[in-house]
Amino acid sequence: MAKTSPKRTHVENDRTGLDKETVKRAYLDHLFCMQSKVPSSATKWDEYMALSYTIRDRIMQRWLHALQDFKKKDPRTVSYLSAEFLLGPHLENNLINLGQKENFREAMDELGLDLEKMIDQEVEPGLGNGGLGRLAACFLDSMASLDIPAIGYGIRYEFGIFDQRIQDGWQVEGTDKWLKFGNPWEVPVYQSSVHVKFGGKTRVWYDEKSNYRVSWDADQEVLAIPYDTPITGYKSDNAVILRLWKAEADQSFDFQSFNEGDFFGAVENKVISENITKVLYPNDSKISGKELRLMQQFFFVSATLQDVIRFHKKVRKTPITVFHEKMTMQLNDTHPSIAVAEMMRLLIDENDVSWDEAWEVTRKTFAYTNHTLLPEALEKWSMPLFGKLLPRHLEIILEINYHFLNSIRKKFPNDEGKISRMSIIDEAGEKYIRMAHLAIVGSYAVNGVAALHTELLISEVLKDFYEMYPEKFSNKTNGVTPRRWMVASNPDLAAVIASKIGSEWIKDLTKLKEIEQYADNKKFKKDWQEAKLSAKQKLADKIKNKYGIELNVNSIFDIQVKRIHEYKRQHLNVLHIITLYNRIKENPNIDIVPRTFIFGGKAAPGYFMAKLIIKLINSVAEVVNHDPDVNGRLKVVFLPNYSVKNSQSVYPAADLSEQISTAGKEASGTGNMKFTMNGALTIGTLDGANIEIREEVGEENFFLFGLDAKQVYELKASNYIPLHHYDVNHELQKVLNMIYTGYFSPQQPNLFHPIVDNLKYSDEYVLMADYQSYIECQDRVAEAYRDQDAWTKMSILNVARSGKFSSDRTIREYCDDIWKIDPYKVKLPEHIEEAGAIMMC
Ligand code: M8P
Repeated sequence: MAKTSPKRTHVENDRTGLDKETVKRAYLDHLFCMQSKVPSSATKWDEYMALSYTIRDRIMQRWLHALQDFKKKDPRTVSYLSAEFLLGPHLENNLINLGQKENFREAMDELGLDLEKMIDQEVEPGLGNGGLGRLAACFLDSMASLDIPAIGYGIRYEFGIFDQRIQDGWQVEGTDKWLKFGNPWEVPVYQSSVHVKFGGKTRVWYDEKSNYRVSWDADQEVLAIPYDTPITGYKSDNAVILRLWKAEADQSFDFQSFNEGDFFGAVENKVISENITKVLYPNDSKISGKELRLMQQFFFVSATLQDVIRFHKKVRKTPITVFHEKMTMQLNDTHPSIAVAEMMRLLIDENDVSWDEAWEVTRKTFAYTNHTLLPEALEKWSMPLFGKLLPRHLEIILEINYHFLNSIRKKFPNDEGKISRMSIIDEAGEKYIRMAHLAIVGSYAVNGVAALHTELLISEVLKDFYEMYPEKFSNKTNGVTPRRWMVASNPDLAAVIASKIGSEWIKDLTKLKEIEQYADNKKFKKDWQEAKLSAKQKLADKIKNKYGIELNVNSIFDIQVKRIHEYKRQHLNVLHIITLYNRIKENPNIDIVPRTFIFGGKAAPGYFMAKLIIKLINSVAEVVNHDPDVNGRLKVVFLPNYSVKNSQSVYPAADLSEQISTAGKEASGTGNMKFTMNGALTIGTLDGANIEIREEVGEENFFLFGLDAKQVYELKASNYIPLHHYDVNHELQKVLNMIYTGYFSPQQPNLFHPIVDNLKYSDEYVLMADYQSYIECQDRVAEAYRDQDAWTKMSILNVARSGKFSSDRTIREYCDDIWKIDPYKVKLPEHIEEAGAIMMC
């Protein structure tokens, strides 16, 4: 008799199965076992948690297999070090990445649950301030989707970016207690904890071979506990880990103090230690110089380096001197740049490596990204403060500097100016350590984040360094992930695109080009308009429900969402609003294209002018929205608590994207890319990535205004007198006079004097010089919007040509040009959905 192979019986595991019945059973099981609830007693939060655990199980299975595969094959890996990861909610993203959103929707539906409402429950981890932190999150998504062996390292802040409320028009900050009800996405890994030291002094000693050695006798030791979050990739089995460190006291209770009756003293160490990861500093563009901030930076960097070195020694079993062959570490700005000194210390003091060899490994390990040219954001640490907290690192930095300055003298003899400009130590007055200089000297690669930004870096801010090491420098224009910013945020538009070209564009965004051929197709355009309108309607409904403000969805949705900063010029936008208001007041019957101005963004709590700008926006809204002459033709809305979650309903609803920073100030911008991908047209200056967006979409599909970076530079170098614009421009004069005399703040007529005085007599960000050009450009926008057919075509072309701005492209460039890392496809066992933990054993 012929042998027949035994038939496979498919038994789905409750932790891994994807069959609808299995999913439902697993969900109910989690509701019961993890939340202690039955469906009739479950709260919305319980339902969200049970669903998240159900999805997490399915991720875990893949993740653990992938990690095992990685351990075996040990491909070259990148570590992305960032003090901020602004992740946004996980649940929906994970559902999309696993290709399970529809399946789970149906399963939940059958249980009488609304998936969208469950998704909406999630409290996002706001572990970042803005663009820099969000970029790190987009990069994780892309690295996971492109099968790049990668790990993110950062800080598990107990309180993320503050919650913003608007009270009487002012920003009021509240604590972001994102962990209050638990976080289903993270796993603490206590056994991988490490100790991080601070303070104390160094001691010289000689080893048995009479070698000069230094040890660091610290006076504080803190425990760093890793919390791992799996980052899924779109249709990928890759396992990117985000490892965030939490500080805990090494010994939480001091019995001696307790026994002596000092009850507070007994827990003091615990309080001090845990403060390190308590809260994210809410500054996006200005250094604070605070000791706790330096402690945060060193804390996560030291824990990270100990982690990767331990892994190298334990798993690879090769000498630590070849570490850089297996791993590269990207420094997201200078915030983790103390890594250069800590790597040297760990190699020399703790692994017996010589200075020269340690320097070789260090320099070949790190790469550094610069994200800003603003002088007030370039990190420097007071030398006494630094030396008190990190005495050994100060010694190491001084020695690095000694060698570095010698190498400059060799290459550029007799140029003492260069020496003092380039030195890691700023010795002009009180001594400071310049962290960007340390990062450049200790890295093999340095990059800017958009073409103009990189150009300005190498020709101005870092000119000397470029002359010294031209080969280190390159540009890597930022990008954003289309999974979150299109597929998850804008399902209607994504469906319209997919109706013509399928869904390959989600993994290769350049494929969006294929929709260009439909830019004149009547049916396609109609579908496009409907998708845009439905996104506008959804946002309008949210605003109506939450704030009671009624919006006209046929008006231009003119949106500026980003951190509030003078260089981003939200107040220029306000000047335009008041200009339109005045035109209506002068001629109430004027034929004006209706507009809805939407703002969102947080101001650093200590930034007086930014907070006053928020108050100005709300004060103008109060007058404009209630003036019967305006009759609803203009509306102004300030959306409180702008976050990743909130932003996902904002980008899809935009007709016009405001990217109006002073040319030369915005390194790149990434919101500009999200708007473009969602079919908004941009009004913008030649700044940051706007320039590249305009190049891609075509100048006829972009509203350009204002001075370029060179003109701004020249204007400011000459004798710029902003008051001149006030004198000659009557519209501008009227607008400023109204603000100044309290038209928008009748109770406090002087309230906005600082804004107006600043513009008239200083105007660092050249609003006055750009005002007229901006107004004329806005007039062109309004005229263009009247022709809906032409506008829709421009909208389609913007999306079709936005492929360059996928973070997948950016990550590929980092991999090819800097990291030298190839994708590594994880091999999972077949029928993984049938396998439980048993398969791992
Ligand atoms: C600077 C800080 C300085 C001191 C203390 C904390 C800080 C936190 C953040 C920053 C900072 O540079 N933040 C940025 S840079 N936020 C951004 O959005 C920037 O990076 C983005 C990503 O590259 C760019 O798109 C933005 O243009 C740039 O401003």
